[in-house]
Amino acid sequence: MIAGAVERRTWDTAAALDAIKSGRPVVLTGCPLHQRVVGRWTFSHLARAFDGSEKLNIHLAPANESASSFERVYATGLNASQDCDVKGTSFREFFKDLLPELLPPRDGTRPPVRRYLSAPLLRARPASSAVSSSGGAPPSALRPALRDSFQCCHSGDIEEDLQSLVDWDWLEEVQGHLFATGAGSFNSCHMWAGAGGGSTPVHFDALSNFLAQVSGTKRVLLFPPSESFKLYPYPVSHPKTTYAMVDLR
Ligand SMILES: O=C(O)CCC(=O)C(=O)O
Repeated sequence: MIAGAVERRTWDTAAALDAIKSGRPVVLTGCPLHQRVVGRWTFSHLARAFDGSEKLNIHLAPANESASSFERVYATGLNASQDCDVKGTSFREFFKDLLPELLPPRDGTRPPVRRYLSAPLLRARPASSAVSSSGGAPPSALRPALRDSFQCCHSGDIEEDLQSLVDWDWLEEVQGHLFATGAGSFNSCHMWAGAGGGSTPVHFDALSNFLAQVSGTKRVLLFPPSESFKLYPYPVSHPKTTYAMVDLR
């Protein structure tokens, strides 16, 4: 089933543009989208930049003693018997609680519970989400600049960072190319963070995505939609409906 590596292109080449225009998965090297937050968005910077009153979702999962990996869970109560849960907390508290995972283990023992943050950063303002739900692109004269069509989910300096450091012009240009493939508008931006070793279970996203890696590395396995049923998706009415029963570990 595994066909090979996703193509890897320098962001400003004709080959990169060709992959985007045809809707193929592509790794863009040097992509300007998030370059200005790389090196700046450290845990301590983010602990200052979020205003401290926000409630962010932290996924808790038991550490796997035999390996440095753990699988995050994603719904309150679903795995209560395995000591997994979702807790709402500020970025500052998350960082404090994460320190034992970031520091070298004392006496060789790892913290029993691992943490993974899943936080919305930006969402489309209502007028532009109405545009995206209709599926097509409105005439450009009627469209607000992409940056203005989003609102930040948090107050504090994080909003200023997102406004000024994300390359909105690049994103807007790419969105134009994607419209031509029938894709909808970008409508949200989410942050994931942890101390490493976490994995997200096999799932599908209903919308096209950019995954911008700010720090560390991530391995992503993609399956074509045509293979979905071979991954044993949960039934439509199940709480895990966008996830697969297959366990790739
Ligand atoms: O970074 C992760 O582990 C989650 C990413 C994810 O779920 C996604 O991009 O759809």
